[in-house]
Amino acid sequence: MTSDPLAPTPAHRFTFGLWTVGWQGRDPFGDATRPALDPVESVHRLAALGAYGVTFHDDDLIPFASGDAAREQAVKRFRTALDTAGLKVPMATTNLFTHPVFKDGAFTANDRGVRRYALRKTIRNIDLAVELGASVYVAWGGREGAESGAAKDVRTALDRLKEAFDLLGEYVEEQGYDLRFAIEPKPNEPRGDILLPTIGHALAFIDALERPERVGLNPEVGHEQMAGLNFPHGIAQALWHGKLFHIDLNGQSGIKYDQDLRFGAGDLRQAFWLVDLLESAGYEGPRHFDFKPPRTEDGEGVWASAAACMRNYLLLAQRARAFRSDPEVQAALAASRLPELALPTAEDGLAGLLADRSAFEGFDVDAAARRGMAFEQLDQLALEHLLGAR
Ligand code: XLS
Ligand code: MN
Ligand code: MN
Repeated sequence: MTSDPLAPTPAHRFTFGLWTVGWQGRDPFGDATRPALDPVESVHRLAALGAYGVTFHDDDLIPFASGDAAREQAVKRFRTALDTAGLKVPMATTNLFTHPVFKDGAFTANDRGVRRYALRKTIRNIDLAVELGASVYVAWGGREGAESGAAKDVRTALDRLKEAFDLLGEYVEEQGYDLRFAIEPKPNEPRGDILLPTIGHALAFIDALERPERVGLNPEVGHEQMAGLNFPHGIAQALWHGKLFHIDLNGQSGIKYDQDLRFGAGDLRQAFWLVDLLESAGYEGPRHFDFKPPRTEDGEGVWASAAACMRNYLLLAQRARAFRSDPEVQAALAASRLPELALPTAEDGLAGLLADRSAFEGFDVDAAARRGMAFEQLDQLALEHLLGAR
């Protein structure tokens, strides 16, 4: 056991998708810049870096349209590698976006045959996910969407999306699986507009399902930021609803294409508040990195980038702890009246509120309006902790 507080260990529960380190750098304008990576090698390299687990899409592990023998062989090799390296598989997901059959979506494709095929593909991989020990199944609806108005009847598509999650929930219950679903919102890319574009849309959708308790969220840093939203705020609301089942950590610089930078790159301030929140709110799920080592990197650059995701998380956790335990910060929080926000507004109830003349008739509106909130001093302290100046 190392004593370096910045050395990742399985206790930190860092996990990586096979498709992240395995990304070959193919983009809409250029070919692959790196050779394919054997999942077995990824398992060993990630374990050596201190990761806790690995996650996968069905097709990351078993190439699309493999025969039964090839499928069995791929799973066997993977399982042996996991056992040898001591890595877990806390989550798995389905690729419902690469093959051209999914060009108009999967669970909401206009073509009914495609929808039925997508459900069967998903169910098949759910069986494998459970076999490998996963307790969360991610559903990113990458191609559930449209580029033009009449092409998708959105209300009807939502009926089909609900039908899909209801059927998957029924299957999981019938099998007696201890598995929950985590919907991953994204506003666009690869579709012009994707259904359930943000955390808020997905939360509202979950309420309409037959088994809402079995379905939560897998929000991704960059996806909310692509919509210009504040990711820590979105995560706070997901936690408030008890719906943060999983999380995709990465980096994004503002409203542009899905950058999938390593965690800590992009919006560092939001990354700081995110780690502060996750570490203080009791989130116990994996810290899952869904990033893409830029296509400028060679093989070694890939592992440097993966190691940096974990190191940046630990550095930010260290900075957040320092921030929270600084007596000046505690005084600044009080000056900014954070403890007051935690008080109920009317513990005396509606009748008490209505009877309280000091709440309205006697309330000194001008004095309250004059009081500064001291947020700038508080935020500067945060910045100084983040910069390592305190
Ligand atoms: C793509 C998504 C994808 C999901 C898993 O933008 O982030 O990688 O996490 O299918
Ligand atoms: Mn992304
Ligand atoms: Mn993701």
